[in-house]
Amino acid sequence: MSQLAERIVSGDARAAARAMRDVDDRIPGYLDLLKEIFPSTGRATVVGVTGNPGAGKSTLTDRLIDAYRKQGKKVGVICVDPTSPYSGGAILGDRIRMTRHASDAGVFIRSVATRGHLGGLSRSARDMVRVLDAYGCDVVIVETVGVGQDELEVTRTAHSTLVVMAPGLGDEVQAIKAGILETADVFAVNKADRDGADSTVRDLELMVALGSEALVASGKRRGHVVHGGVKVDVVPTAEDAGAKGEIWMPPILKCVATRGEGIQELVAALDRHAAWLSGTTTGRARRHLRLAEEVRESLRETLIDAATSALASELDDAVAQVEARALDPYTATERLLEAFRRR
Ligand SMILES: Nc1nc2c(ncn2[C@@H]2O[C@H](COP(=O)(O)OP(=O)(O)OP(=O)(O)O)[C@@H](O)[C@H]2O)c(=O)[nH]1
Ligand SMILES: [Mg+2]
Repeated sequence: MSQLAERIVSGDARAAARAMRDVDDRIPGYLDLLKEIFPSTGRATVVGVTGNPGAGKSTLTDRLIDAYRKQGKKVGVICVDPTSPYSGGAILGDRIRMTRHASDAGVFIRSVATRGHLGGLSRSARDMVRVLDAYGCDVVIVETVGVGQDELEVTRTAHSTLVVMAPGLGDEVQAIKAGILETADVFAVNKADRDGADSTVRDLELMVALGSEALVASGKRRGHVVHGGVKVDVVPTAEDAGAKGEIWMPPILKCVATRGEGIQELVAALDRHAAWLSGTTTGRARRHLRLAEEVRESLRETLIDAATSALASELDDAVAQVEARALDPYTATERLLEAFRRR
């Protein structure tokens, strides 16, 4: 193992910071480092925190850090997409909202810039989570704005996704991406000190109920393992939410992040979800699916890189021919693939 990898695994914060930078910037050699630390990963619980801009994700994350620290856990935080047009300048805001943890050696906070990496944000985030995992974080929180496809991908990095909503942000339930609703494992209706929180909760309850009926109906098609005979209530009550055997119904919890209210309940719901993930066939299948996706995605990227650089001139020729209508794109692809195979 390289010295840097050894230092990370032994819990050296400066080594972890340096590795996070190298990984984010994709400094040559970063893949070797990731390879070295991989055997030391897989222990951390990864919690995604997502939701509309301004919903209170950072304030809530700050409270979650607190709660996990009280449990004696080492916490890593990755704030993604600070350059988003929706949350411009949030990097500073995030730092300010979490500065009280800056001097705590058990907390590691890092922002990730979005620079249109090949493989996207999700890969950078996943690689950085791995560094924090190897470094010994028990929990890694990934905060990302729930707008846009890239951000949606990031939620796939997490084991459990907490979707933060807030009343008074307009048609919040409708505004949030349908995809985000599907990835939600726990809902936090934040800013419950404001009017409208209860109606946001009711909207979500209805949506979750409709969603789970659709889920049961189309379970197999969407790749979920759904066992027969599972009763799904029309509107889940607080006691109904959570694990129902193989099915997980996202609980909806109110909180006031600024005052630290409702945080214990959120942490408890996230813990129950973690138990469901490791204790059910569906939960374990989900983990398997994530890793399979990662390997496939990585293979796809590597193949595209290899093929486009190996076939640079053939590729240009093919494009010119297609442009001249001397060749169709389908045949061009087949020929390029053949040429690549012959290499
Ligand atoms: N009234 C009230 N305000 C809150 C609550 N939680 C957060 N806020 C305020 O809402 C604003 C946005 O909070 P942030 O935590 O920055 O929200 P965010 O979702 O991280 O925002 P972006 O990262 O920019 O998308 C801040 O002014 C917070 O003080 C709450 O529970 N009640
Ligand atoms: Mg934020």
